[in-house]
Order: sequence, then structure tokens, then C-alpha cells
Amino acid sequence: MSARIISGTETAKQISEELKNEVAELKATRNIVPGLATVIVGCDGPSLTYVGNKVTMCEKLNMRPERHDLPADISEKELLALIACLNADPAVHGLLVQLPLPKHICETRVLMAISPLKDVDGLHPVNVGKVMIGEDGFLPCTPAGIHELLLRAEVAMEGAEVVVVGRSNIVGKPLASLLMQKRPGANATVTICHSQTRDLKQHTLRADVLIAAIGRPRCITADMVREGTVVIDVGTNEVGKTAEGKRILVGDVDFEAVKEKAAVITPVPGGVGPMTIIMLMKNTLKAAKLALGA
Ligand code: L34
Repeated sequence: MSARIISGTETAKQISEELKNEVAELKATRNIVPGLATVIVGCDGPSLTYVGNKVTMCEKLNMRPERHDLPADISEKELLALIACLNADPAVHGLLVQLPLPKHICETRVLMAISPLKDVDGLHPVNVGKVMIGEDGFLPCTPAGIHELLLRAEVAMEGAEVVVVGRSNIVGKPLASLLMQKRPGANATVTICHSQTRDLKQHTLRADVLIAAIGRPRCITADMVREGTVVIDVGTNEVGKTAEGKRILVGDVDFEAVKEKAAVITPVPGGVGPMTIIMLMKNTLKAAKLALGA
């Protein structure tokens, strides 16, 4: 039997309607428009697409995007100076620096320079720590999007065997923390696998929920998936371009083969990607309310 395909695009659309109403209410009652500053260094192709999607979504929800596109050879010092400016600007409620950064810039120093109160990407160590201890803060957008997708798709998570493949700071690690919290859509038994895992397949075959965040095209194959598994594909790997120059994307999961075994699966594109964007909007709205003390 073929899997139920859960659309991130559709789920994000539902959430966007909810957020649009909240943005309108904030404007009507407090005269505040949530502002999101995006910072991108250099012209990494995918980053430009992702940040473009973020800016467009901001506009759709009547929030205020503020885009800063910096040259690849900007110094770390100049970047830190811009971040300090944006931290101090009351019209900027959320602030994100798109990753990856060029090699001459230290990612940790940059992320630590962002005010934790404006850190809508949830990558500052204060917010990373809050996920670990289950305190309210900013959740990183991709893990938050996956959690929201699982909740809305009513996947039974309590006590479930969740296997996360990938240990990045932006997805694998915070997602594992989130899914083991005592809260709805979580409370799972979580295993993290990575490039040094001895027998990956032994782990993936145990999963009730398998989350692939590796960054390699189609590396989760059908033989690694048990019948009835819920499969979440975080990968967005470009495998070529169409004649019109559009990106051809595939996930970390061999979708066509795995969907014949899985109970539920997310597509790429149109799965986790749009959920990442909408969670960023949700965090930005939260940051604007936080700034009001609301
Ligand atoms: N600081 N850096 C920071 N925050 C983030 O949250 C990100 N990420 C990841 C890369 N670096 C980051 C993103 O924004 C990945 N990511 C992201 C965002 C959006 C999409 C994919 C990844 C997305 O919109 N994906 C679409 C397809 C877009 C396309 O045509 O390429 C989808 O349907 O999957």
C-alpha cells in the first residue's frame, strides 16, 4: 500500500491563515508590525532561494522584511557590527543570519552575537539550552516545523521509537531534544545516528518515525525502512537544473521506493521546507509580542 503523503505546503498554508489574523490583530490593537531582518553573506545559490522565500512569506503575512545582502568578502568585524545595529533597532523584532557562512567567518561568534530575544532561528546557545531543559524560548525553525507537522498529522509520538539520521546543530540535535520533551507530539524514545554509526540500517529498521536530515540525495533506501513507518525527509538536495534553469530537488529519502512501504511520508519539495519558513514567521510574531511584554 502506498503511504499517506503529508503536504508541508498545505499545512503551512493553514498556519499562515492563523498567523495573518494574529498579525492583523497586533497591528490593530498595538500598532506594531513584526519586523524580520535577514542577513545573507555572499551569493550561495540555495541560500538566496531560501531567504527569498522567507522575505516573500513575510510580505504575504503583512509583516516587514528587511533584507541585508552582504558581499562574500565582508569581514567578521563588519558583520558583527551590523548585528549589533539590528539588535539595537526596535523595529527589528527577529534577526537571522542565513547559514552557511564563508570560511573566514566564525559561525559560533556570529550566532552568539545575536540577541537571544531576537533569535528567531533558535540558534543562540541560550535558546539551544532552553530546548534542552524544556523552557520556553525560540525553537529552531526546521525542528519546530517537523514537530508541528507531526502534531497536525496526528502521528502517535508518545513512547514511539524515533530515529533521527543527522546530528547537525540546526536540525538533528535540537530535534532530538524537542521530541524527547514531555509534551504533545513528543515524549518519544529518540536515537540519533550519524556518519560514524556502525550499522545504520539496524537502527532505521527499528524506527516508528524515521527522520532523515543527512544532506545526501536519496540515501535512505527502501531496504532501510520497515512497513508502516512514518518518514520525514528534511533533505533538499539539488541534483540538477531544468532547461529553464530551475532547481531539481530530491530529498534524503528515495521517495518513490520508500513511499510503497511507509505509512506516512513527506515530499521534497513541499514537505519540511515550507514548514521551516512558516515557523520562522511564527517565531517573528512571537518576538514582536515579546518586545511588547505581551
Ligand atoms: N540561519 N540558516 C539559518 N536558518 C535556517 O532555517 C536555515 N535553513 C537551512 C539552511 N540554512 C539556514 C533554511 O532556511 C535550510 N533552510 C531551508 C529553508 C527553506 C527551504 C528549504 C530549506 C524551502 O523553501 N524549500 C522548498 C524548496 C525551495 C527550492 O526551490 O529550493 C521546499 O519545498 O522544500
